[in-house]
Amino acid sequence: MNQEPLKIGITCYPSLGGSGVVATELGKLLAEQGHQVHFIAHSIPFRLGSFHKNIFYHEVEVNDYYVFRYPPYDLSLASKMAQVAKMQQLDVLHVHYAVPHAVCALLAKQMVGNQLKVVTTLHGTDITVLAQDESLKDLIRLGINESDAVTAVSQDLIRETRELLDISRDIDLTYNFVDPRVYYYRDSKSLRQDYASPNEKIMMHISNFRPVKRVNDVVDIFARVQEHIPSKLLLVGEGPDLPKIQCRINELGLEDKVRFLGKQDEIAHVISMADVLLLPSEKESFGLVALEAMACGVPTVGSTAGGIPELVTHGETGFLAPIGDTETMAQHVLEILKDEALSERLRKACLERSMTMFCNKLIRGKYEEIYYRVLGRD
Ligand code: GMT
Repeated sequence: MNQEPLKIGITCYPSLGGSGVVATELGKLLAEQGHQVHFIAHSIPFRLGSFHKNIFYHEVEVNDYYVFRYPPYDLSLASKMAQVAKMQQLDVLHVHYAVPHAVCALLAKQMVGNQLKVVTTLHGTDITVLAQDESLKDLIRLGINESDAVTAVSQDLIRETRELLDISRDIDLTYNFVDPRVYYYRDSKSLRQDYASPNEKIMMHISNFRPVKRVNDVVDIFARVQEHIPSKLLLVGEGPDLPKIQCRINELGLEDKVRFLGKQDEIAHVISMADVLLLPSEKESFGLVALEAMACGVPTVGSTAGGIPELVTHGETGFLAPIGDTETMAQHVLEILKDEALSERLRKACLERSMTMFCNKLIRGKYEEIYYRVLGRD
């Protein structure tokens, strides 16, 4: 880095899926690069890991005075952002999600002064879920339009943001990334034995089991595949649709072939057991889990929703079909599982693509460029 190190505040949902992971991993990379990173959140980000001299955590405490009917988290966050920005002389507040984080950061900027720059990263839910609600549209638009820079994790999310919110400002594309020191193929032979016999293949789905993930389609794909090839389905994660999915699996008489692993932290170890990852989502601005699988050499079969096609190249690092077309998805899974040469070709292409297009250093550099640009130091 030729430029002076920066002081960067990061706010994310510290315990929420992909966006929390990306925000935390980015903070760690920036700290390694010599920047000072201040996480400002309601709890410590779950992937923060061990101590680093350049990483600080500032907890937002919510004021619960009797005059408040609801404790105002957003106002407490904005105040904390302003307080940390003044005390630590932050250059940039990098917030993940427009609502509420960008809006809070804009309030903090008003308290601190224009020298504090706000960079907002859109991960999807702002646009694909919240922007469907007319009562929130103006607020999301404000968060986006007033930020000093806005980034989004796929071209498709940029397109959707422009269309749904009628936004014309520049939005930088910053794909999600993986750290190759963490995400690489782990020898999973002994772990596999606990879930499948040597002649069986393993399909895997990892998500928060929200309706947009279409986990029923995962079960449907598996039901079709296991009729032709001995196999197991491993479901990783938890969420609102899980009970429904359990019923469906029982209805289909597949309970002996499906295992529920719950939430797991060591995702690279877990993914390395899979022959194929299933991601048939209805909406998916990026699909970080498919990238994590790719980095471990595991191809994805999924839908063409959102940003998935920017990540998974059909026929090269996996196969895609229209949302809900579980028959075609199942055929693709069978193609992979039956053809060792194809499987090996996909594996190599996955490793290559994850290391080049979605390499952590490349994307960290993009974010740094954006920070220096908004500060007028480019
Ligand atoms: O997928 C979710 O429900 C969680 C959500 C989140 O906030 O972590 O994921 C969104 O952000 C991830 C990181 O950028 C993306 O990989 C996911 O595709 C995106 N989810 C959706 O668009 C549904």
